[in-house]
Amino acid sequence: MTSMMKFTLIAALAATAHAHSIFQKLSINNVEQPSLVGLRAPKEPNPVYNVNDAQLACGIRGTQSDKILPVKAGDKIGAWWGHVMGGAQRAGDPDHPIAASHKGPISTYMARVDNAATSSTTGLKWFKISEDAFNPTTGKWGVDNMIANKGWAYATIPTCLAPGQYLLRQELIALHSAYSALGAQFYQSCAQLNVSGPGAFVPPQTVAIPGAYRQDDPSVLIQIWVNSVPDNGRKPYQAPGPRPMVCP
Ligand SMILES: [Cu+2]
Repeated sequence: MTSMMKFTLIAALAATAHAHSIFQKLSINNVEQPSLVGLRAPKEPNPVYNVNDAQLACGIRGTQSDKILPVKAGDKIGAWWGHVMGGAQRAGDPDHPIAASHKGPISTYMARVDNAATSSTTGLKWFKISEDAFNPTTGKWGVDNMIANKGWAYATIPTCLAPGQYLLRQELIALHSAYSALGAQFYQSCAQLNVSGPGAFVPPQTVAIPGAYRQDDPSVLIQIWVNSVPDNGRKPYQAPGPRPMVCP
């Protein structure tokens, strides 16, 4: 093997090891917004590993938009994931929108804030609005569905929700190495939204983020590889945290 071949091989392995993803763009009722507008997002595609890290709320601190996007209760919000900022790292990037190895659930949370553009992420009261975890019948994870949707994962603003400003947090958990301590990878960004609508519902059940997860939760510390297939042995899998809120 020539030294150039060796270098190429090592570079390829390194790229695989760091094949991560960034939630970096929004859509509202399928209308795409410009990259990073209305978002707080990491600049690099790196995850949070520690469930007690303050950056579990909105991802590793990177960019923060000065825009708050107006939406209506009932709107369909799209989150777009890409391997690196901008999308694919190169033409034909097999790790875009994320490496297929990164199996796991995608969950969307919201929290009421006074000012979505400036609010701290500390001490917020989060509630889950949707989740796409795992289908034991098909063996498909939320991440598989996002890849099939070309990087898009969706959530609907609950129709009953009281108007006001909110952060919307979408979280992707990659479980391919979750069999060892601190092996699960948490990816997330937060959208800055001003929700209008006729609703008045304030979800009574909320959680702190960080705080909602434990490092040894059975959905965080888990061996999903059974007989070399990352399908959890087709056993049911419940995403960590609360179940999604339901309108009364
Ligand atoms: Cu990764």
